[in-house]
Amino acid sequence: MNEKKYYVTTPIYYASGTLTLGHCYTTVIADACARFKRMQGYDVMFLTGSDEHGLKIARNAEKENLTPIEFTNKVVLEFKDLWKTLNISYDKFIRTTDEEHIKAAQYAFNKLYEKGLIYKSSYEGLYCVPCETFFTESQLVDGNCPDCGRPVEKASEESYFLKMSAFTDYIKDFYAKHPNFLVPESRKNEIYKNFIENGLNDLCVSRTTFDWGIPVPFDKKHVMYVWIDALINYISAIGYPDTNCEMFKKYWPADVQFVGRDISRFHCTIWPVLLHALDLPLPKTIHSHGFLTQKGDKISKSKGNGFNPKVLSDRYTADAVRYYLLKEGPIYNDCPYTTELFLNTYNSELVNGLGNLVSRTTAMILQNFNGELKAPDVLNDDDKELINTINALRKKVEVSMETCRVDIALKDIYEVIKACNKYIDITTPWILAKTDKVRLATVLYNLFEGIRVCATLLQAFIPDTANKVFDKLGVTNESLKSYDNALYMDSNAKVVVNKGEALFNRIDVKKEMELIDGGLVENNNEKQQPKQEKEVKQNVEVKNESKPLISIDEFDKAELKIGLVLESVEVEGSDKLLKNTIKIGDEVRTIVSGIKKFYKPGELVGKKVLVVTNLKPIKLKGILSSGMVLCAVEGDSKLSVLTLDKDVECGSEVC
Ligand code: ME8
Repeated sequence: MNEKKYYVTTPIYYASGTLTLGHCYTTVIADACARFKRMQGYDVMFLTGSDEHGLKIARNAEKENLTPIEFTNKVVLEFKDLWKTLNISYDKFIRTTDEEHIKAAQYAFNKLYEKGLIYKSSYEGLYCVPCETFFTESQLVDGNCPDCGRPVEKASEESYFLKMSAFTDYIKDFYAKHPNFLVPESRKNEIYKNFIENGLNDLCVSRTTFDWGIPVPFDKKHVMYVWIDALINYISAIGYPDTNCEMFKKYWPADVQFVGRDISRFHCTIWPVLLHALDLPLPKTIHSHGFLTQKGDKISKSKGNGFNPKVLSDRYTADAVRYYLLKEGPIYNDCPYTTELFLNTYNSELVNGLGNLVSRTTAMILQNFNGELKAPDVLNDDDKELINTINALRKKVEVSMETCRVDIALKDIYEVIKACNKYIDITTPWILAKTDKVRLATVLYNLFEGIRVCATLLQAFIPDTANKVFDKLGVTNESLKSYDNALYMDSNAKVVVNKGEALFNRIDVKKEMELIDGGLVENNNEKQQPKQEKEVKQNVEVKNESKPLISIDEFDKAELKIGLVLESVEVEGSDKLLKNTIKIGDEVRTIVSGIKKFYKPGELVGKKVLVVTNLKPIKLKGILSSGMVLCAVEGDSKLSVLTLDKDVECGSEVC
């Protein structure tokens, strides 16, 4: 077996309507990992696809006067179009309506039945149609679906059940032996506590009240529960049930399966049981990422904030979207998205950071040496420092990518871009152009190499941009773009750079925000944006004058909750701020507070504090802060973080 194989999957997306920017996160992160592994010489299989059965899809089709398959055919074209726009390099797109998939799902269902693991009984429960999930009364939140908040329907019918309960010991043992199966640790603990610790429940795996699904092979009145149908895609795509075929033997078990946190429990309870029951090994890791949110809510069509991501990619390029999602988006926690955050990142990092570095360097090589890169002369300490920074990059990125931390990898690359820009400020090449051409040639050579190494690694994240950078650098030799050569080389003299067009054009953030938030982006309710990054005097400013009276409704707009401080650390370069990691119910947030004068890092850890949770997020010293910790203040000299005199569950409302 090829040791250098990498099988990575996204979930298959519900073909019930248009995808949102939130959906794109899962696909873009999987794409970056797939591209990176290909660069490292792995034989990669990157799978995505569409989940096309179930009542919701049948109902949506009906609304459009289409048959379900006509409806999903249309939606799938939109999916593929979006993935093309975003440069998603999937190797296979599976549809659960593919004949091969249907056969595989039926084979698996039958096998479980023959093994005595599926039995007939009757089911009475509460069913959420959009989520295709049954819930018990106690799982509901205010009588509604705990996942999407919508009403549930009573459903009672003859059904087949999968004996999940028989696998409780197996799954407990598996989790104990495979501590890294589900990443991150916090999600694993949550899933284990809520769904595994007290034993698995048998699962209803067939329906009779609608027929848009895969028929149960031995009882055609029933269709398979969509989650069983859907999960099988990961193996049917590579040839299951023919476990001896080349694809299956090569790629299974999957190396990384990306899922959003809402569907982790399906992938971490039902999926392992299914595989084990089918005598197959389990995937190596499941990465469960957080949500991209707006105003604290998951970006989603049903919440009315799921605008079409193509608006952003058409206007600012696919790479701008990819860069933002990968660097600033979820990995494990939820991350707020606003147009302003997106546009500011675009201007500061892509236009000013990378774009400027490349255009300044190539322009100086063109002006001073007719575009030809000259060999470096003697290296001084500044040069050596830059070269060390460049040479350390590949290893850093490799380490981050081993655990799919695309965000850290991009931060590391951006640090080298910053180091190159700083090197320009220190070495002042515009003065050298008048005084010392030999030294100038060395400086420009080093910059060229810094850019080339960054561009090589950026191929995994923003591939179009990386190619444009290579064009501008005049790098045509494929080996100079290879992972192996993502290190400083001293043999590239004579390469001829090109002027080319600017990589990214600076934008007027205010004007663009007006355009985007003013309606160019459908359903984007984010009309008023948070203030620009600034140092806030949070909690230390005492206002003497009384504020005007407000009504209870106005006060009610503030959402206050109890948070548990998990971590409280210094913010680099600030003498006022502490960066707190706070757990609020199921969610973990970063909140930056101006309390460093009054609290040592770590001092608040373990304390339950009062948090304003619906403040618009703002960036403080480059850190996105989502909320505010409430404090009592006495002049400039005393500040006390408000805590509780009785223990109350974190996440509880404050009213
Ligand atoms: O769940 N932020 O499909 P789906 C981050 N068909 N991720 C988000 C998101 C957001 N705002 N909104 C959605 C399904 N996602 C099933 C999967 S797999 C066998 C079956 C993520 O189209 C979501 O968490 O509702 C999930 O991982 C993926 O998009 C597909 O969601």
